[in-house]
Amino acid sequence: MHSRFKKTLTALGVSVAAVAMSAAATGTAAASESRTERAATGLTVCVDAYFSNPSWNCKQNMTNRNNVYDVLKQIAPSFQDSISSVRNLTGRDLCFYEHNNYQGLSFRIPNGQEVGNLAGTRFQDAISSWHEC
Ligand SMILES: [Ca+2]
Repeated sequence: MHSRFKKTLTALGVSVAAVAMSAAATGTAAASESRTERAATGLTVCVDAYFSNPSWNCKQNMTNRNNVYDVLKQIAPSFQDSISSVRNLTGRDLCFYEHNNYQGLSFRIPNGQEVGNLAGTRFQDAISSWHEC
């Protein structure tokens, strides 16, 4: 991770975790299953932390939503100012903004990483747009 970016994330209180671990670092059956599950590409956003209750709480593995200028119009009204967890498996780094049309403060989630819980950061229940960055 770029050092300047890491400093920015720390200042904003956002903790970004790697989604997948290398085969050399894991090796158990459980880890293999988890790695397989997370191999799906796309962006997942959820209105609760830690991707809980995905069937009604999340928009999962979206492959055509890398650039969203208005969450209310392009995802769903209930996701506007409500997102609490984000997983980026799009193949691109994504930058998330507090306002529509890529305005206000932002933070980056590199491809292959996630934020399980935005609580305690200023982006909790605040994200309104994002794009490739
Ligand atoms: Ca907002």
